[in-house]
Amino acid sequence: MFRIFRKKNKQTGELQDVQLRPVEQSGVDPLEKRLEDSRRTIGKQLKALVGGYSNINEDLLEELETALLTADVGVKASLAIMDNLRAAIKNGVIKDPQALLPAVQAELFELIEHCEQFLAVDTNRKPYVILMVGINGAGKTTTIGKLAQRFKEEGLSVMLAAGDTFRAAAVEQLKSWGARNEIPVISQGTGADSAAVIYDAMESARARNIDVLIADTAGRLHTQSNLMEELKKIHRVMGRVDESAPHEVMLVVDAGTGTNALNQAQHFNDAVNISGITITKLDGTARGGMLFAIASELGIPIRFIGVGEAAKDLRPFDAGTFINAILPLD
Ligand SMILES: Nc1nc2c(ncn2[C@@H]2O[C@H](COP(=O)(O)OP(=O)(O)OP(=O)(O)O)[C@@H](O)[C@H]2O)c(=O)[nH]1
Ligand SMILES: [Mg+2]
Repeated sequence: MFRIFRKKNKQTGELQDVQLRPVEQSGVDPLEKRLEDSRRTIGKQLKALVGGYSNINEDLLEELETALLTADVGVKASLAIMDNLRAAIKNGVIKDPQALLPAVQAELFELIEHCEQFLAVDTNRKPYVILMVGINGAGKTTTIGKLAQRFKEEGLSVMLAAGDTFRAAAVEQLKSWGARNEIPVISQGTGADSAAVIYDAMESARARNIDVLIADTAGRLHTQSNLMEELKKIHRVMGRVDESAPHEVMLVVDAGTGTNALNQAQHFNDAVNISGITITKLDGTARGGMLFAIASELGIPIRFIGVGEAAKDLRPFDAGTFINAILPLD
């Protein structure tokens, strides 16, 4: 069965029905189940809010704005949404509280629509190199494991570079994901130069005609300038093996950090030009609204969302499915 959601017509501003693409895999929980906590803070709260008013007044609009802000939608996005809603109310397009919900849904969808850009591996680049970056514990290594499995299932050959030489356990963690999927992992001892490990891995992947090389890096705080310099060095060294590499610089952010992720993203982007974002741990947090803030303030493609610890829990970001999971109309 197709679910329907509302989208704003670009010319007229009127809401129109859009059929949701059936991208959900079989055998996995529907997204709404994994995003339950965020759905409670956004969907259920907004529904209760508009249900408590019989007509639209300033109190309702103020409460709505506060609800968006507390749901981590971010200041910029919340204000933009409220401006558009007020204009639609003034023009008579929105007449009663019940009409607000589909309008908010359409506004939120518009914020994230352009960030739905699936990661497409260019197999003319051998290897296609993905550099993973992010703060400590964001989910980089786990995401690499899940991604590697996904690529392998798609028939691509994959290699991993253990560029986190900071923690002894990091190499082991990557190797166990590698072993599970029969994927080679290039590593050196703890304390080795991360850029050197990744350089070696690129040469090795090239010699073995590997399709995709994913390079792990140590978690670092975006405020630690020496560590951000190290990241720039890794980026430069990659360019020495293949001047077009890395082909994807993927920032991994933990949804639980809420709008703080914006700050992280800006610093990482300044250092190494982020080309894609993966938002992890959207399960078990009520701060899923941060995805709207990320999308509206950064405009960088959101490649995947992590909604659990298993490989299948890394899902390509689909804006329509996401909006319906967080703010369903039925
Ligand atoms: N529930 C849930 N847990 C996740 C998700 N992604 C990662 N995790 C967990 O988050 C924890 C940290 O993940 P890692 O992949 O080790 O994070 P990291 O960014 O590599 O961490 P450092 O290497 O220390 O910087 C692990 O326990 C993962 O299982 C997700 O989408 N959902
Ligand atoms: Mg790691």
